[in-house]
Amino acid sequence: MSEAQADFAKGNPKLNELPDYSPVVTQAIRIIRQRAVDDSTHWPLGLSDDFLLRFLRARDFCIDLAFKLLKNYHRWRKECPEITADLRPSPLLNLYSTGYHGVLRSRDASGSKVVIYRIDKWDPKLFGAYEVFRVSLITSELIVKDAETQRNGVKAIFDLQGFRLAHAFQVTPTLAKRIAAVMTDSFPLKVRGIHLINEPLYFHPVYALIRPFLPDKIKERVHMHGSNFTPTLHQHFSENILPPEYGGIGPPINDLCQEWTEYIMRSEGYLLSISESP
Ligand code: VIV
Repeated sequence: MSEAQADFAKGNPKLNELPDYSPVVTQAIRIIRQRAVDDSTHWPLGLSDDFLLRFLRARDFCIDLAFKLLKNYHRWRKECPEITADLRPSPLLNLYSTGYHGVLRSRDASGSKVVIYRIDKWDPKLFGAYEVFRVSLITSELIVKDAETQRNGVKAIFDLQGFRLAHAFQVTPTLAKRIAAVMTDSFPLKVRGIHLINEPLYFHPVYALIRPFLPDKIKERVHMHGSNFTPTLHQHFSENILPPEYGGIGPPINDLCQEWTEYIMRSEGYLLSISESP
């Protein structure tokens, strides 16, 4: 067996460092595309090099696992049309304009993209859980286009200040399964950390719904920081990149939310192109 074949069988994180058009990468893309063509699944988003490469990188070039992820991603999209059918951001503009969601300008020390959500800004009377979920999916679809993010994954900070029973009731068992699926094996992003801050006591039963569906590897990456979050949060994120609201010296959270909203709105054409075709 050649070295490349052994890497494709087991996966090898070193291959993630290779540039897009190196021969081993091109070879892996050819193999996974052939598998997809031979499979009876319909591939509504096509099988371009760029598209297939994100699945390969998410699984360190293990072709079996990357192909499984590719299939799961399509199945998940099919099963959750409430979330995936319409990825245009404009219907969610009133949620974005509250400052619910932003993305840090700088990556963390390990190169991960860092996204922030403020649950306090989500009024469950105005937006349902599936719409709020869609905000995360839209951001994920945009950040996963970047090769550095394909290599180094994403970390999410959830500020649960203001998390109320009305929010808790939104997390049904079905939703919990969908949250776990997209974080585990249905989206081509490596989840490198989930950081919960200001979580109230009754957040724990909500997490208890999601937790059984998470593999150990992801469970170990979930961190609860409580309300005195600064010391432990800073063990994971440098104060240089965090907003002042989170004890950092980076740009204010509202600026980040506004910037990201503008970027999302500029990406509307792309987001429509990857929405479910009628
Ligand atoms: O969407 O990599 C009050 C991550 C997440 C994603 C997606 C991808 C991803 C890490 C999630 C995390 C968030 C699409 C690709 C699952 C959307 C969650 C939407 C719900 C309705 C928000 C409220 C949820 C709770 C707190 C969530 C706690 C955990 C995520 C453990």
